[in-house]
Amino acid sequence: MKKALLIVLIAAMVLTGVFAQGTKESATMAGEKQIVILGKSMGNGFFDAVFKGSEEAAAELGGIKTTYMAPPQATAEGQIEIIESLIAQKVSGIAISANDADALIPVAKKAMAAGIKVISYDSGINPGGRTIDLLPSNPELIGRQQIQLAAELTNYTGDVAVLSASAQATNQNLWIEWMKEEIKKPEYSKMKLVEVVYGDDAPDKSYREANALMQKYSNLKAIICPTTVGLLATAQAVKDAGKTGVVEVTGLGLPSEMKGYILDGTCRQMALWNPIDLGYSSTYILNGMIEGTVTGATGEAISAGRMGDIKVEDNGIAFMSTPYVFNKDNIEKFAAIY
Ligand code: RAM
Repeated sequence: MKKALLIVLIAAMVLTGVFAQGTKESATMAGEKQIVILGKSMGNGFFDAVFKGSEEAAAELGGIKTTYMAPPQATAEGQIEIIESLIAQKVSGIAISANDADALIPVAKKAMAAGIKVISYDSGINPGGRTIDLLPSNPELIGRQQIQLAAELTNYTGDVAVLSASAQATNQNLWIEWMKEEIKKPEYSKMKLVEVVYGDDAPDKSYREANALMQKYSNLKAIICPTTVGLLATAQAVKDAGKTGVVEVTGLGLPSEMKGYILDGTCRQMALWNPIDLGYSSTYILNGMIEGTVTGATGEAISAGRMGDIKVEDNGIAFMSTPYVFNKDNIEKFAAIY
């Protein structure tokens, strides 16, 4: 009797659409956009801040699940492996900070062929491997400013070295090209760029490379680190070596990580942009691409929430703001944010 009643009840529920409602709900869940923010490597505070911005945008837009992923080391191989797994999972969109501008093209193409929207941000993939490449700022501006910051600290004299991220990093390599251009100007004639070394965005390797530079160049006046990981490790190495004020340290740094070194004079000035904004904008762009409202065509203005309109330039490149300079007068304020 009870069993028969249950069958009747179920039949009634099906007829009245109770189960149909259930299906609709799960369809909405399944329709949720899956966005992945891919970083260069794990344990990098810069990408943690980028992801914060992505979460903020996802909450504003609704219907998005955003996830942060990165390989253990800053290698293209590690990123390729992750992208392959994301293709299998059929995610909706991936924003990639590339460990190599060309090596990621084939797998990114495969993802796009599978219907996944792909952009690069921070460190670009070359055209063909993404729709839009969202740069934090103009690379020329960033590169030239790095030399200017070092020159101000060293009184325009002496040997300077660059301690970068990985040797294949698209963003750092572009900035270093502009540093080499800038230092050719007559005002830097007493400065010499002696070497570019790579810490691979690994704290221990960066620390060792910074020490090696100090030992190798007796007239070393500054180390420029256009990487948040490299800058933090170099400041530590210079301080540990008792060279604060002898070897100046500058570059691109996270205020929250560098505050102590800015205040104690190891790194008297450095620059950066807001990584939270970068993740926020990347998420808005991917969302628009998934919805079909953003194409990445030259001249397109992408509306990105509180960031306003982001304009797409030639080759799918879009820029954000200009880098901001931090010193002891403003570091406290920004250290509390990122
Ligand atoms: C490191 C990464 C990142 C770069 C910043 C400045 O965190 O290399 O790509 O943009 O530094």
